[in-house]
Amino acid sequence: MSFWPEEFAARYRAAGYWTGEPLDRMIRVHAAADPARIALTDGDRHWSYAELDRRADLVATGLLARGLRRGDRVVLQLPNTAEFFELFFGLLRAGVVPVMALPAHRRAEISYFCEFAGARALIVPDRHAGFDHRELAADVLAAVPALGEVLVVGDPGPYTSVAELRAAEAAPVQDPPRADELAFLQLSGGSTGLPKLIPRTHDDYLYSVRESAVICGLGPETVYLCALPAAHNFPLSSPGTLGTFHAGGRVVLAPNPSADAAFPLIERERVTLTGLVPPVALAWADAAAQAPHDLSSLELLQVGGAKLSAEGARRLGPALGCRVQQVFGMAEGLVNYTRPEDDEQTVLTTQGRPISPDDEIRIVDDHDHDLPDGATGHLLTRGPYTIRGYWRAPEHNAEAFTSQGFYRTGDVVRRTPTGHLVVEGRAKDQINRGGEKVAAEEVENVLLAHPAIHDASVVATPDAYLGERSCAYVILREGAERPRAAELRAFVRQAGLADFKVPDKVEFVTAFPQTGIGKVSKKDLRATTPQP
Ligand code: AMP
Ligand code: DBH
Repeated sequence: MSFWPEEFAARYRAAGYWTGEPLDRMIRVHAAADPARIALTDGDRHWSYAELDRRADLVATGLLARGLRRGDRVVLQLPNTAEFFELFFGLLRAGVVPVMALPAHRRAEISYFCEFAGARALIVPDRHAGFDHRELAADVLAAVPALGEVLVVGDPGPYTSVAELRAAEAAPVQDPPRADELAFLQLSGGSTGLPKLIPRTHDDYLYSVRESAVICGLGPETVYLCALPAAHNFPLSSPGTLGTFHAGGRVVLAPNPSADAAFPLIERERVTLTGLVPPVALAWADAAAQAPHDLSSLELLQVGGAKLSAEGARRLGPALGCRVQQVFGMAEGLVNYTRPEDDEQTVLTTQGRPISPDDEIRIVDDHDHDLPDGATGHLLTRGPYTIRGYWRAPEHNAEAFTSQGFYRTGDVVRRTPTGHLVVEGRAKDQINRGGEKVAAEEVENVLLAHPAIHDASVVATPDAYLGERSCAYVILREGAERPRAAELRAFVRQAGLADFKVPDKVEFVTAFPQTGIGKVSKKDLRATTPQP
């Protein structure tokens, strides 16, 4: 099966974008050239490239010894620890396909990933951030009996320790994966009822990582602080941890992105680069004024995942004593960066321009007609690292992609004469909660299952800190007693959704405003005055 039409694949190979190299080879290359060079730092653990390489080999051998096969899927849910990378590279090496779950995901999401991906195993930490992931695994096993096994980093409880994967001598993988095959399944923030899985190949992903590392000036001296969740596409690939490994630099893992956790690490490890979402970056700028920490090693701060205001962007550099770069990307592919050579105005007011000369950008009206230069419209894109379809979702793909294979990003943008994109809004039914994406329909479907609720509509409301928060507008069933907002929020949490999807506000109304053709008008709903 090929993920791109053959004529495009041939073009991307001929241009040198797709090199046929598997993603995990970057570790092998540095391990051979400079084995003792430190690849990653997690607390007081410092793993050399040779150590990471050896561990990835052991994991690959262990996975195959347990009966996993090339092409099988495994749901990987780990926080920012060294083991995340050992397992990620080990899985890739064996050709086993990780589904990149986030630590915040709960029973509903993890069960769905396991079920939909037909996963053979689930990998979790024992506990993280006060939550026991072995209990989550028990719920998932109950919901998805076909899930083969649970592997745990740390105390396995009733399950299997990942240490058992490393028990045998490493053996060469007999049937290694090819670079044009599925490497892993990334997650979409989504806009429909169920999250979508994004098939990324070694070839296409490595191209985006390699070019990102060049654009951002990475080298062996780079020390990247991974503060956002490691599985997320931004810290993983833009250029993130993989870009840093590719360049032979060092990755430092932060347990969470707070200034309290990150500043001491920046000082101690002489961090040069990190990537943050806007609210966290702005919180760092405030904290830096009071903090006694030496942040002078920090050269570049990348900000992305949600729109950074020009005023915000202006504050960051002086407050943190570094350059700022805007990053507008998506797990589906296309990533835009402001460049080191861009003038200040461009860096402050645009979300960057694409990685590749072969990233095709169209800006269209509601009927897919191309708009004149400089007009604001829907962003469509196609290119050497943008998917042509979600994994096993033909019906959704028919809407999410044009017949010519352009991905409908759902973003509303404008292009400047220099080719930089400015994100002006969003057409997709999603809330961008400080970089954490919430598909409105997913939350609405949960609310509709509540006995007192007749109808529900979830929309974004502006928020000074997060940019947006979520508000659930609810119409009660006739005769139903009005539940408390806290009860409805608890109802969503108990349904097993990640915390960030729980509506920040609940408003009760008697009707939803309609559009001309009788659909709920979310635009008007955002302006609704709720019932007292
Ligand atoms: P996902 O498809 O879940 O990976 O989320 C990607 C989406 O995040 C994009 O389509 C945008 O809506 C949003 N996004 C990412 N970076 C930025 C940014 N710098 N400014 C505005 N929106 C962004
Ligand atoms: O929000 C994103 O998904 C995102 C942001 C910046 C992304 O996937 C990326 C860079 O690669």
